[in-house]
Amino acid sequence: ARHERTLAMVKPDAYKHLGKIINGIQRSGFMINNLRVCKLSKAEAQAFYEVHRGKPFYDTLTDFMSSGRICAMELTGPNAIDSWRQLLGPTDSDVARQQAPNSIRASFGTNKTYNACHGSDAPDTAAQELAFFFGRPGSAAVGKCDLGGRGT
Ligand code: YYY
Ligand code: MG
Repeated sequence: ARHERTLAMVKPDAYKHLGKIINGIQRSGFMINNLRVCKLSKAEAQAFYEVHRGKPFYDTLTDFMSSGRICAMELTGPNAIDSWRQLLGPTDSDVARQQAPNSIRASFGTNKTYNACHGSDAPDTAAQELAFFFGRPGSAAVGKCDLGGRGT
Protein backbone atom coordinates (compact mmCIF):
# COMPACT_ATOMS: atom_id res chain seq x y z
CA ALA A 1 0.00 0.00 0.00
CA ARG A 2 1.11 3.53 -0.77
CA HIS A 3 1.95 5.79 2.14
CA GLU A 4 -0.18 8.90 1.54
CA ARG A 5 -1.29 12.16 3.12
CA THR A 6 -4.78 13.53 2.81
CA LEU A 7 -6.83 16.45 4.05
CA ALA A 8 -9.72 15.51 6.31
CA MET A 9 -12.04 18.29 7.36
CA VAL A 10 -14.85 18.24 9.90
CA LYS A 11 -17.45 20.63 8.50
CA PRO A 12 -19.50 23.11 10.58
CA ASP A 13 -22.49 20.76 10.95
CA ALA A 14 -20.34 18.03 12.52
CA TYR A 15 -18.04 20.15 14.65
CA LYS A 16 -20.17 19.19 17.65
CA HIS A 17 -19.17 15.57 16.98
CA LEU A 18 -15.44 16.35 16.67
CA GLY A 19 -14.38 14.06 19.52
CA LYS A 20 -16.27 11.07 18.17
CA ILE A 21 -14.92 11.67 14.66
CA ILE A 22 -11.33 11.93 15.89
CA ASN A 23 -11.88 8.74 17.89
CA GLY A 24 -13.03 6.98 14.69
CA ILE A 25 -10.05 8.33 12.76
CA GLN A 26 -7.61 7.00 15.34
CA ARG A 27 -9.36 3.65 15.74
CA SER A 28 -9.15 3.26 11.95
CA GLY A 29 -5.37 3.51 12.10
CA PHE A 30 -4.71 6.94 10.61
CA MET A 31 -1.96 9.13 11.99
CA ILE A 32 -3.14 12.71 12.68
CA ASN A 33 -0.05 14.55 11.53
CA ASN A 34 -1.41 18.09 11.81
CA LEU A 35 -4.65 19.69 12.97
CA ARG A 36 -6.23 23.13 12.92
CA VAL A 37 -9.52 24.54 14.10
CA CYS A 38 -10.65 27.68 12.34
CA LYS A 39 -13.55 29.42 10.70
CA LEU A 40 -13.46 30.05 6.96
CA SER A 41 -14.56 33.37 5.53
CA LYS A 42 -16.93 33.15 2.56
CA ALA A 43 -14.01 34.04 0.26
CA GLU A 44 -11.86 31.27 1.77
CA ALA A 45 -14.68 28.74 1.39
CA GLN A 46 -15.08 29.84 -2.25
CA ALA A 47 -11.33 29.42 -2.80
CA PHE A 48 -11.28 25.99 -1.17
CA TYR A 49 -14.15 24.81 -3.40
CA GLU A 50 -13.00 26.72 -6.50
CA VAL A 51 -13.32 23.54 -8.59
CA HIS A 52 -17.09 23.65 -8.03
CA ARG A 53 -17.54 27.34 -8.96
CA GLY A 54 -20.51 27.73 -11.30
CA LYS A 55 -22.31 24.60 -10.10
CA PRO A 56 -25.84 25.07 -8.76
CA PHE A 57 -24.83 24.14 -5.21
CA TYR A 58 -21.73 26.39 -5.03
CA ASP A 59 -23.31 29.31 -3.19
CA THR A 60 -25.18 27.14 -0.66
CA LEU A 61 -22.06 25.05 -0.13
CA THR A 62 -19.78 28.03 0.50
CA ASP A 63 -22.34 29.71 2.79
CA PHE A 64 -22.49 26.48 4.79
CA MET A 65 -18.72 26.05 4.86
CA SER A 66 -18.25 29.57 6.23
CA SER A 67 -21.02 29.26 8.82
CA GLY A 68 -19.02 27.96 11.78
CA ARG A 69 -15.93 26.26 13.08
CA ILE A 70 -14.24 23.57 11.04
CA CYS A 71 -11.39 21.24 11.94
CA ALA A 72 -8.80 20.53 9.26
CA MET A 73 -6.52 17.53 9.75
CA GLU A 74 -3.62 16.07 7.85
CA LEU A 75 -4.03 12.30 7.97
CA THR A 76 -1.27 9.94 6.93
CA GLY A 77 -1.15 6.20 6.45
CA PRO A 78 -1.33 3.45 3.86
CA ASN A 79 -3.73 4.49 1.07
CA ALA A 80 -4.84 7.38 3.29
CA ILE A 81 -6.75 9.16 0.49
CA ASP A 82 -9.04 6.30 -0.46
CA SER A 83 -9.16 4.89 3.08
CA TRP A 84 -10.47 8.18 4.45
CA ARG A 85 -13.03 8.52 1.66
CA GLN A 86 -14.12 4.95 2.41
CA LEU A 87 -14.63 5.87 6.06
CA LEU A 88 -16.57 8.99 4.96
CA GLY A 89 -19.02 7.12 2.75
CA PRO A 90 -20.89 8.54 -0.25
CA THR A 91 -21.30 12.33 -0.68
CA ASP A 92 -25.06 12.21 -0.03
CA SER A 93 -25.65 11.30 3.62
CA ASP A 94 -28.95 9.60 2.77
CA VAL A 95 -27.20 7.40 0.22
CA ALA A 96 -24.51 6.75 2.82
CA ARG A 97 -27.18 5.48 5.25
CA GLN A 98 -28.32 3.03 2.55
CA GLN A 99 -24.93 1.96 1.24
CA ALA A 100 -22.46 2.49 4.08
CA PRO A 101 -24.41 2.56 7.34
CA ASN A 102 -21.30 2.65 9.52
CA SER A 103 -19.70 5.54 7.66
CA ILE A 104 -19.15 9.02 9.07
CA ARG A 105 -21.61 10.65 6.67
CA ALA A 106 -24.25 8.04 7.53
CA SER A 107 -23.69 8.73 11.22
CA PHE A 108 -23.31 12.50 11.29
CA GLY A 109 -24.46 13.94 7.94
CA THR A 110 -27.88 15.33 7.08
CA ASN A 111 -28.10 15.38 3.26
CA LYS A 112 -25.88 15.91 0.22
CA THR A 113 -24.75 19.40 1.25
CA TYR A 114 -24.60 19.08 5.05
CA ASN A 115 -22.51 15.95 4.96
CA ALA A 116 -20.25 16.21 8.01
CA CYS A 117 -16.75 15.82 6.58
CA HIS A 118 -14.52 16.38 3.58
CA GLY A 119 -11.79 14.22 2.11
CA SER A 120 -9.33 14.92 -0.70
CA ASP A 121 -9.89 12.81 -3.80
CA ALA A 122 -6.37 12.39 -5.26
CA PRO A 123 -2.70 13.02 -4.44
CA ASP A 124 -2.56 16.35 -6.30
CA THR A 125 -5.72 17.75 -4.72
CA ALA A 126 -4.57 16.47 -1.33
CA ALA A 127 -1.29 18.39 -1.68
CA GLN A 128 -3.18 21.52 -2.76
CA GLU A 129 -5.75 21.28 0.05
CA LEU A 130 -3.09 20.55 2.70
CA ALA A 131 -1.16 23.62 1.54
CA PHE A 132 -4.36 25.67 1.88
CA PHE A 133 -4.55 24.92 5.61
CA PHE A 134 -1.00 24.09 6.62
CA GLY A 135 1.29 25.83 4.12
CA ARG A 136 4.12 24.16 2.36
CA PRO A 137 5.53 20.96 3.91
CA GLY A 138 8.10 21.85 6.53
CA SER A 139 7.05 25.47 6.88
CA ALA A 140 5.61 26.76 10.15
CA ALA A 141 2.74 28.34 8.28
CA VAL A 142 0.59 30.99 9.84
CA GLY A 143 -2.96 30.10 8.91
CA LYS A 144 -5.11 31.92 6.41
CA CYS A 145 -8.37 31.43 8.23
CA ASP A 146 -9.14 32.30 11.84
CA LEU A 147 -11.99 32.14 14.27
CA GLY A 148 -13.35 35.57 13.41
CA GLY A 149 -13.80 38.52 15.70
CA ARG A 150 -15.30 36.70 18.66
CA GLY A 151 -14.62 33.11 17.66
CA THR A 152 -18.29 32.39 17.20
O1 YYY B 1 -15.85 14.86 -2.69
P1 YYY B 1 -17.22 14.95 -2.05
O2 YYY B 1 -17.24 15.92 -0.90
O3 YYY B 1 -17.77 13.61 -1.66
O4 YYY B 1 -18.25 15.50 -3.15
P2 YYY B 1 -18.02 16.54 -4.35
O5 YYY B 1 -18.77 16.03 -5.52
O6 YYY B 1 -16.57 16.85 -4.54
O7 YYY B 1 -18.78 17.85 -3.84
C1 YYY B 1 -18.16 18.69 -2.88
C2 YYY B 1 -19.20 19.09 -1.87
O8 YYY B 1 -20.22 19.86 -2.51
C3 YYY B 1 -19.93 17.94 -1.19
O9 YYY B 1 -19.23 17.41 -0.10
C4 YYY B 1 -21.21 18.60 -0.79
C5 YYY B 1 -21.47 19.62 -1.88
N1 YYY B 1 -22.44 19.14 -2.87
C6 YYY B 1 -23.74 19.64 -2.81
O10 YYY B 1 -24.03 20.47 -1.95
N2 YYY B 1 -24.66 19.22 -3.73
C7 YYY B 1 -24.33 18.34 -4.68
N3 YYY B 1 -25.26 17.94 -5.56
C8 YYY B 1 -23.02 17.82 -4.74
C9 YYY B 1 -22.09 18.24 -3.83
MG1 MG C 1 -14.78 16.19 -3.82
